[in-house]
Amino acid sequence: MIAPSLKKTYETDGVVVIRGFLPPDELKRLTDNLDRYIREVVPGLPDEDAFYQDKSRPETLKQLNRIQQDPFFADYLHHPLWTGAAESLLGEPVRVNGAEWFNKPPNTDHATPPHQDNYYFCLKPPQVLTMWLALDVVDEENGCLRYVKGSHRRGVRPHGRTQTLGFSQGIVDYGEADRAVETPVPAQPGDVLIHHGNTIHRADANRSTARHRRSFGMVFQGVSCDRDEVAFLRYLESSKSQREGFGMKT
Ligand SMILES: O=C(O)CCC(=O)C(=O)O
Repeated sequence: MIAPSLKKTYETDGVVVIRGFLPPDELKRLTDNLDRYIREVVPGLPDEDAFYQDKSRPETLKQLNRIQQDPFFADYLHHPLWTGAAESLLGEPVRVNGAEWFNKPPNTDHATPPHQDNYYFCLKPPQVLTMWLALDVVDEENGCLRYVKGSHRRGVRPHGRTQTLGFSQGIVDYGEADRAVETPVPAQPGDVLIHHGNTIHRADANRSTARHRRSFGMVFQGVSCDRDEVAFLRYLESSKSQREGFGMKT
């Protein structure tokens, strides 16, 4: 399902890109349903499932969590193209954790702090990956993802509270040495970026004046993973108190 060279890249770098992962008809089916969800479902969602830069301006919608509450997406979680790629890279059967949508709307100052996803998920062993599908043309101007390749082989760095809604935890000692070795990854709609749960990544704010930077993501974990429930509860508490700090109902 996945070429051995891509699997090797994933193992070495902790990130791999599959260009044109979704063919145009599949991409259209996905974006049509995301548009429908945003139009018809999002206005009635509780605060924790739809984050805005400014809730009084719907065009600043920047993150959707738990999209699988919609029947189309509940079904989409098991799409064989996605699960096949995840199983092939993890080398074992997988469970899917859920689906999310991210945007950096133009004219918003919303950077993604440097982090490792498994600091949030708390899975042992860290047999977990995120598949992040570009829905727009994504480049350095509108805030493409930036990776520290190979960082998944060097353990989990200390994280602390951030001021970024949706990304409550960031690496506290991320510095110049890290920035110097970042790899920005531009993408076209339909390309997927797949990163290991311990791979450090971040993104700048969208500096363009008119272009959105939308993506659709799914997280897959190998069946061999167990969650560290104590660490996970700590993370949930921290993220809840962050939302309360933003004045959101939780
Ligand atoms: O879209 C973004 O800026 C961040 C996404 C991300 O960090 C992730 O999917 O792990």
